[in-house]
Amino acid sequence: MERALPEPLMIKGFLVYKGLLSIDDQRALVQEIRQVAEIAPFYSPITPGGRPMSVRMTAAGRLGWITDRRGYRYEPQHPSGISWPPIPDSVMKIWTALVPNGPSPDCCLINYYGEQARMGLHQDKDEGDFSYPVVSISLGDDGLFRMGEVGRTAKTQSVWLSSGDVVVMGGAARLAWHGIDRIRFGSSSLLLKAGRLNLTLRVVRPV
Ligand SMILES: O=C(O)CCC(=O)C(=O)O
Repeated sequence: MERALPEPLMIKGFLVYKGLLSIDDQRALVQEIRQVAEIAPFYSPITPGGRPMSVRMTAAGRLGWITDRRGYRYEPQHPSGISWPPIPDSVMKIWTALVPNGPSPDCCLINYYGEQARMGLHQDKDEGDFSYPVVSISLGDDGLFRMGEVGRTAKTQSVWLSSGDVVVMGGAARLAWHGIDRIRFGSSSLLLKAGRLNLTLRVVRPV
């Protein structure tokens, strides 16, 4: 991430940086995420309606996004009661390169997609401030990313996100609907086991 930013693809206001991260960057990120997960293990969240989500989750930072019977929210602790580990330096460098004038993110949500996992269309709107983009980093297997608009019924467009791609959701895309329809399980050899990791960096409450 030491080089100048390339021109992103612009799809419905989403900035898609294909191949932004080198293979060495990706390996370093995976190593740091492994260390986060040793302290704050991946767990299977359930929705407020009691349905298990297909992704497994953990987080780093001052706050982590969680969901359980009590609702969707940010919490300073992992469900086990421990504080979330700090956001790794290699992740912070990507944020600073893409959001140079922003505050530090409060949360790095980490999703792991196994073979059948997906993420339905949703908006990221549990934050207290929407002035800053959400930055999304893809590692491991390809994922089919669907992008909409702020209105739920707008036409959507999709792009395959590969390991090392980074998406910036700011401006009109900040509150746009988006999701992952499916992954191409086994398409990457980056992770020890197949699957996809996605990190999203979020400013929850600038301090
Ligand atoms: O996995 C992705 O690329 C998207 C993740 C996402 O939308 C989220 O965590 O809110």
